[in-house]
Amino acid sequence: MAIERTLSIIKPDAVAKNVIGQIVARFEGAGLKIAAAKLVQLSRQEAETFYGVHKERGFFKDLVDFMVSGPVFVQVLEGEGAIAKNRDLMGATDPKKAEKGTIRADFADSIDANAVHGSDAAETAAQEIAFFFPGLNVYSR
Ligand code: RTP
Ligand code: MG
Repeated sequence: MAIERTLSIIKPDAVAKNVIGQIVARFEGAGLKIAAAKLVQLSRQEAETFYGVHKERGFFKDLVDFMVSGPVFVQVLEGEGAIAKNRDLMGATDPKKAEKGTIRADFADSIDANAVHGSDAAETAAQEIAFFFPGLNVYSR
């Protein structure tokens, strides 16, 4: 399988719980490498743009309110099949439905406060990485 890059966000609920390190350890334990990382407070406009694909959905305002409720930890993760691997580690969107041992099963409280975001395809990964890390040069290590 090819080496890929994906965008991960540790959302405000997990940052507030002080479990950034525990979540990053899941990624590292699965063989993903951190290619870029930063802690940022999103503006409303940034959150609305990032989740723009959902702007017609009923949950959009709640989603944006939540994403600006505190800082988020944004990472580019790199590795074999990184996009699917990250989604597997995250678990289902609704933590009640997430498989045991996944990040959302272990750290998320609700479908809104669900601990992590991960890119869902190669095209969105490229867009999301460019959104948070424009001009990023990632070097193999
Ligand atoms: P994400 O984009 O954050 O990685 O989550 P996802 O792919 O698993 O889920 P997606 O369908 O892209 O939805 C984005 C976020 O919107 C919230 N959501 N709420 N109340 C609802 O029915 C509902 N559905 C989605 C979740 O916080 C989800 O992570
Ligand atoms: Mg999504």
